[in-house]
Amino acid sequence: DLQGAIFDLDGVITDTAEFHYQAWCQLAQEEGLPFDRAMNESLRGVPRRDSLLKILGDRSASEDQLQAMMARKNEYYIRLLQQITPTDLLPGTLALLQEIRQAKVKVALGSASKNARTVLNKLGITHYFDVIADGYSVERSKPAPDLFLFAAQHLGIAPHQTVVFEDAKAGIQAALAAQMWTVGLGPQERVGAAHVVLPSLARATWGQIFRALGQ
Ligand code: B16
Ligand code: MG
Repeated sequence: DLQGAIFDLDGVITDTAEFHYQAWCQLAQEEGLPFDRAMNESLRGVPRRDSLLKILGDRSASEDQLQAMMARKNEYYIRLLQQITPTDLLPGTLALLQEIRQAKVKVALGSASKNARTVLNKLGITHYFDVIADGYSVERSKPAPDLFLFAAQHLGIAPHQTVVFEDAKAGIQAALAAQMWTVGLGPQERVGAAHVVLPSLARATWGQIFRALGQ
């Protein structure tokens, strides 16, 4: 029986991808590097440093330059985050969080972002989470299982009694590696490896997900 639910942030709870896009765009422009929406799409769930290395391509940079560029991108991103309000919750998210809490299931966040707490606060949903696992919690990022295992451990729930909601391929891989149940949100090509695939959380209910997972 499922006792814990872990939610990814970007692409599941809200679409910060657009803000990441704008912030990387500004940095790329200043640095004279190519950047477009397709490249941004490939950065879904990818931590800040790995994202920057991808954007740099074969351009080399010293550690200090990398740090400075990451700090600059984050400055632009944080500025954009100030516009977030509870209306930026993706459809169905709030209803599902409420239903899950009513079912006495524990809830954690499992996000690669170091800005996850700011985003949850701006969305007004911090109080729904028993545990927040974010970009500061573990060393190895998804597809390693570490972040989700950290979240389940802090919830005090076994992996096989935990379900993960994810929109990224690496996120589904991480949850499967952690031996957890998975709900993939998005196209089959991206999240097809999940136990259950839904286009989004719109109209999704806990009962429906529970049954679809054969619980
Ligand atoms: P930050 P998630 C990920 O969020 C984003 O999808 C990814 O584009 C971003 O680079 C990463 O967080 C790190 O974010 O720069 O705020 O630390 O999907 O894991 O919630
Ligand atoms: Mg995501």
